[in-house]
Amino acid sequence: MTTPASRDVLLTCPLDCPDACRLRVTLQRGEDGAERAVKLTGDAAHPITRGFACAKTVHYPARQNHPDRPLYPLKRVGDDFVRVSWDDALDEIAARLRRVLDEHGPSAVLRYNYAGTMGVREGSHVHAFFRALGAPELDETICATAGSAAWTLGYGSPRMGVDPEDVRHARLILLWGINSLSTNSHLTPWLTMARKAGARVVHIDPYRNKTSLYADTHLKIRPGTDAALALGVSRYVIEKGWHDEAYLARATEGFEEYREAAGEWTLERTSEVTGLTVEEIEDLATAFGTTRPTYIRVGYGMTRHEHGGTNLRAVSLLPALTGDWQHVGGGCTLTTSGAFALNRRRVGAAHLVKPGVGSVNMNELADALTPERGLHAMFVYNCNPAVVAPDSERVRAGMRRDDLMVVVLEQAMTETARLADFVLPSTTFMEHPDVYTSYGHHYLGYNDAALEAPGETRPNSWVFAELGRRLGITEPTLYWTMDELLDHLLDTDHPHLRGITPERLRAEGSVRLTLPESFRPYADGAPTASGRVRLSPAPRHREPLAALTDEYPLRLLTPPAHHFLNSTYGNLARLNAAEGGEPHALVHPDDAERLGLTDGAYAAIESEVGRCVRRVHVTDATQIGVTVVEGTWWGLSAPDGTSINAVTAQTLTDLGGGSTFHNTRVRLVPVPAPDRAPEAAGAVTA
Ligand SMILES: Nc1nc2c(c(=O)[nH]1)N[C@H]1C(S)=C(S)[C@@H](COP(=O)(O)OP(=O)(O)OC[C@H]3O[C@@H](n4cnc5c(=O)[nH]c(N)nc54)[C@H](O)[C@@H]3O)O[C@H]1N2
Ligand SMILES: Nc1nc2c(c(=O)[nH]1)N[C@H]1C(S)=C(S)[C@@H](COP(=O)(O)OP(=O)(O)OC[C@H]3O[C@@H](n4cnc5c(=O)[nH]c(N)nc54)[C@H](O)[C@@H]3O)O[C@H]1N2
Ligand code: SF4
Ligand SMILES: [Mo]
Repeated sequence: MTTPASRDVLLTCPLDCPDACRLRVTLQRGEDGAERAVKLTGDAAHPITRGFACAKTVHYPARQNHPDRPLYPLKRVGDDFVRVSWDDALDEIAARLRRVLDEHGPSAVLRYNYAGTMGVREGSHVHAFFRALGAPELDETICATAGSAAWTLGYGSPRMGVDPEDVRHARLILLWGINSLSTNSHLTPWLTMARKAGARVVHIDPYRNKTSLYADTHLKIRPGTDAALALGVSRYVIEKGWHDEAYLARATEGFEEYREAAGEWTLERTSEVTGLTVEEIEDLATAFGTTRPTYIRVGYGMTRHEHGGTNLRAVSLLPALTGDWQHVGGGCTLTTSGAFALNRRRVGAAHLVKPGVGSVNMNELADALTPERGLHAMFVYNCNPAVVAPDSERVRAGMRRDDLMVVVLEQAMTETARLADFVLPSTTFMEHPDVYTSYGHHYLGYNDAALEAPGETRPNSWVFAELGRRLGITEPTLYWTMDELLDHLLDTDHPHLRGITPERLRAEGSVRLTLPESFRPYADGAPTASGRVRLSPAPRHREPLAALTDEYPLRLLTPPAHHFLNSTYGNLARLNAAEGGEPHALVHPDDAERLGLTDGAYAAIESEVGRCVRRVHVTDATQIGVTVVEGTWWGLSAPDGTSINAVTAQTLTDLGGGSTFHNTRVRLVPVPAPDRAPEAAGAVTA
């Protein structure tokens, strides 16, 4: 019998995206006998994925089969890399690590990781190695912690959201600080269903993007002023008597204090602070006050400011004012991840974390890598800090230190990998098994390894187990198989996991959590100490310390690009071309005229932290005083080799120690067109 030339497999997308799609991947056997992924779409039978993959991940096969993908361990020799065997690489890394531990102790060892894969095993469980060593914890703050802390303050923990399948019942939809058509694209069908049934969609965002064009109304709010808008809306709603007194009395605490705080926010004052007109605010407040159910989708975008935690909290509390949580489809979603009540007691050897072990806030990597801080070994996995971390030029300088061993586990020759002493080639989600939760829906995913690992690529878990053996680590969780980890994760009586066994998850691949028939997580209160939603301390608007000045008159926003997933697709010429070939700074026509900038010319973006050069796109999509650079492009695609994070600061948010990627104050200075053509130049489209 001959083997068929191609077959389809179903796999969960591992990327850091709320949609956690179930993908249909076509594998084809080449003439060399090896199977490769050649095509990718969405599973038509999956209730959320609904048969389509996003504009970026349809190109995952090109990323997976990329000619520059590292397939063998590499060791730095001077400015070059040489291929070495796994045994040589692991023996040498273990020996150098042993020396660092002997001379400096475990506090000199740092793991630096994020969500390149969201898999529980390859993403989180591998931390076991570092916990067994007693290395400092990494505070994983680069994305979600300002939002998590804000949500937890109001609603306790675990953090629940509205089921996306219920959104079709909403009659007003506020997409607030989220470009969901780009960053949560599998919500769109549910928005459209609601709209067909009569719902109105409002987008609240400082600049016009795909989501604004989809919405019925776009409110171009001034960045960092969401608490003011939420309080202004609240005052109006309370004044009109549209709040739900019964719900407030039954399910919340602190309403009197909240009412007082909102009382200061007249329409006029709200208008002055937010830059919206009185009519726009009155219209929003009226729609919100009189439409049930209202569904609010908040993104992490609005948290990436100095007071981003409070701003998000102010918005997230709005459904408590109107009692929207009592209605199916009403309420607010930041994340749905809290519904995944897996047993995580020993995931990543969490039980080994000792009090006082110390930690590094991942937003402060540039500081942590200065010689005085005494780090001598750094292991990077599932992350590209040379591009994504704030103050990235200083991050790069720190990684170049001779007295720091840098080991990077990677699927691509990122700029982080290029700075490594050792590059260890990693498998992708098609090549290793894993378990996936979601932060945008309620389906648990499981993938078998569908492809043989190409070259000598290995899963992260294999690498850390091999290093653990060489260092004599006896902690058993470090050596757990996938099946042992899965048994642990599902070893719980939690009702959401009732009926979900390892056998069933492996057989079905994607399983809906066992949620109640009508899922209304905060209909009767919240998992706080008092069992009530906390409106106290009342959220308040504050202006950033980094206020705009004559020297730095513009606010820079750096939100996600439609065709990238953070920096994950930055090495695909096709997706770079789809984003205009090189990064662009969107500048309002009035600002452009004042600054002497023309469309297509180049400007230096200068902040207190650093400088980068970008091509200018003059457009009224943005607002006066705000410039927008979409996408964390690879520096290699920028005219001056920098990441946009060359200009962003390590400043932390008011809650949760989060990142402030939209807080940067900058000036734009015209510069001549740079000599070096962008590496991945494509057609520049307006
Ligand atoms: N295509 C694509 N999808 C992605 C990603 C990607 O890079 N590309 N990244 C993934 C990741 S890691 C994450 S965390 C998620 C979410 O990633 P986020 O960065 O949270 O993106 P959004 O949630 O879409 O929110 C960004 C929006 O917030 C707006 N914004 C900025 N400041 C303010 C403000 O002060 N107030 C208000 N109201 N709005 C503001 C921005 O203009 C932008 O349109 O997306 C994921 N999905
Ligand atoms: N200026 C600015 N900066 C930002 C943001 C922004 O909006 N503006 N967004 C921030 C946000 S929200 C986030 S979440 C971070 C994201 O930052 P990162 O978590 O670094 O995400 P990516 O840039 O996608 O890089 C992930 C890397 O992990 C690798 N990877 C994937 N799977 C595996 C695996 O199984 N094993 C190994 N070893 N490697 C793997 C990929 O090849 C990729 O290079 O960036 C942050 N940085
Ligand atoms: S990146 Fe997000 S939208 Fe795209 S396929 Fe993956 S989970 Fe789906
Ligand atoms: Mo993120």
